[in-house]
Amino acid sequence: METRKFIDKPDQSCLLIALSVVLASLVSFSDAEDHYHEFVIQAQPVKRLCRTHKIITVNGQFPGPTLEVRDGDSLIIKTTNAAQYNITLHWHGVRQIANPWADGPEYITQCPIQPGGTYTYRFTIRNQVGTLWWHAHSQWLRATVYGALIIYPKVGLPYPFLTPSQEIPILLGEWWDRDPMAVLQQAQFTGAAPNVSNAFTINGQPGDFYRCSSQETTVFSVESGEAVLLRIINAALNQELFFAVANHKLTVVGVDAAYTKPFTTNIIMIGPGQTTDVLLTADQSPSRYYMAASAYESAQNAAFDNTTTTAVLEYSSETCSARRQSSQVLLPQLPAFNDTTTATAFTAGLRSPSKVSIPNKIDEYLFFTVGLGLINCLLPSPNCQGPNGTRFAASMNNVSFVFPTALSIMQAYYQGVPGIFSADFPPVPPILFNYTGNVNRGLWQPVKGTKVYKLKYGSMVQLVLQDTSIVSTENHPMHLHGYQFAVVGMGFGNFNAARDTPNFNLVDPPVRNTIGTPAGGWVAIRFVADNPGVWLMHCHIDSHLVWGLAMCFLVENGQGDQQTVIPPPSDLPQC
Ligand SMILES: [Cu+2]
Repeated sequence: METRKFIDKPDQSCLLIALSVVLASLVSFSDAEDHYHEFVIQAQPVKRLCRTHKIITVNGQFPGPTLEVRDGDSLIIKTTNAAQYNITLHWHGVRQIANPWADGPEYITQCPIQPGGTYTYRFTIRNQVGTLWWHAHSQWLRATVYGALIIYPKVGLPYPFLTPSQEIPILLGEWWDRDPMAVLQQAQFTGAAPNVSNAFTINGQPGDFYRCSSQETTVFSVESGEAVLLRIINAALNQELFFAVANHKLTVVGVDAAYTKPFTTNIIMIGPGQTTDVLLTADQSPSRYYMAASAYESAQNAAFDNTTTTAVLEYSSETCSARRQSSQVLLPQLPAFNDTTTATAFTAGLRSPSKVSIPNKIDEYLFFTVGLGLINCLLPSPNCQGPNGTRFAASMNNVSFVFPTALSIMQAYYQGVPGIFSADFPPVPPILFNYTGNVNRGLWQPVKGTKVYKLKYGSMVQLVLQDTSIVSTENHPMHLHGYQFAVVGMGFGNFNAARDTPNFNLVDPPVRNTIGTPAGGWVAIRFVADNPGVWLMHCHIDSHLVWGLAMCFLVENGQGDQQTVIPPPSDLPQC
């Protein structure tokens, strides 16, 4: 992948400068562009770790194409499935106001695009700026089907920070020396945890610390003294990651396509689904420095990929001499895999740049437990190779989510088809217990179901996500489709409304689409239900997602335009 400079469109914008003083919003609107893309889902042989695998890609590229747009622009992406699997694409973090048909999670808002089929995703970016991404939302195909989605401000609007001279997307990924779909199939057969990955990657490359990889290590060239914006995306399937650049401080200026108060740190922790924009100034002696990522693994006794991926930040004056001499490259010190203190300090340090409009008259107080579980087996079976002859599961409020297969939930709701889902997802756990204590084994087995929670249009929602110690406590990066929410509080242990609510940050909390529920703790978010449709909320660790760590909100229509779900496009795939 190349590094990218700004889009420049100077001629047209110069013409419009005079007008823009008077008609700023109209000018921005008239300047909006339509971006047409053709995405062909196809298998492509790719060699990593000395071996070639036929992986599923978009247009044969790995990582997939970077999409660059401005706020207000529209994307029209004709997707053709030339691979052997059903697939859908999700535009992670795009709000898709009243347009769930373009969101993409299979069997939630659409049926998958079948082999040989096509579907055109059409959507407009409204009032969002920063780094998002896109990925497959079927089975485990997003292991290799992903790319960056960069949203620049409207013409004439600067960044609220030092203008970088270079912008670099950093896609952190995870590589199996096997077909990831076979890894998933094996886990689904045995009921045991899936095999962990063999490498992490930066822009598709594992880097110098893996076999047969150092020739292709990603290298980013910088000029001495320049400021670079790193748009970091955790596209890994199952692993939260620490990331650092040797000798360089990172100033966080945005997360999940929302600006943040500048926050300087040596280390970031980024969960699957999250993005973090950081400014880096090339103010060190001209040399070569590693950027590196390794696991943050909060679950106890869990297997994980304990390797380190690297790319090289190379001062341009070093380019020739350093490569020839293969001089020493400085490696950053990354935290221990279980360093929850560092992970928490980073996440809790994020703030919005100024006061955020946050719901304070709450209509819906929701409390969802999130965590793992075990399904008991009556007899020993090859399908029950989880702990003590069980199958792994995961749940929210004890409901282990089951994806429909006959029709998507959104279509079933829109067309009034019964029997696909039920609207009885519980607002609180069916049984109250000491969530983070020593949980009785009788409470470890969840109930399977396809349940949604209905919200009236415009209702003010507070949702507390509470981790449990069932099987193990663990940080779960929870992603809500169709929304950005304010993260008003977090803590360890059990949430206590009387004690914890007064400490909520209702002034400048960060606004995100994915937030980690602290291991053995809770996180509180607030949002206004101002986007009608069916919206999946799930753990972005895909091994947990397939075990059922998900639910859906069904937000009813309000009155009029942008409050009513638009009719489905005529090419919406059939199940
Ligand atoms: Cu999880």
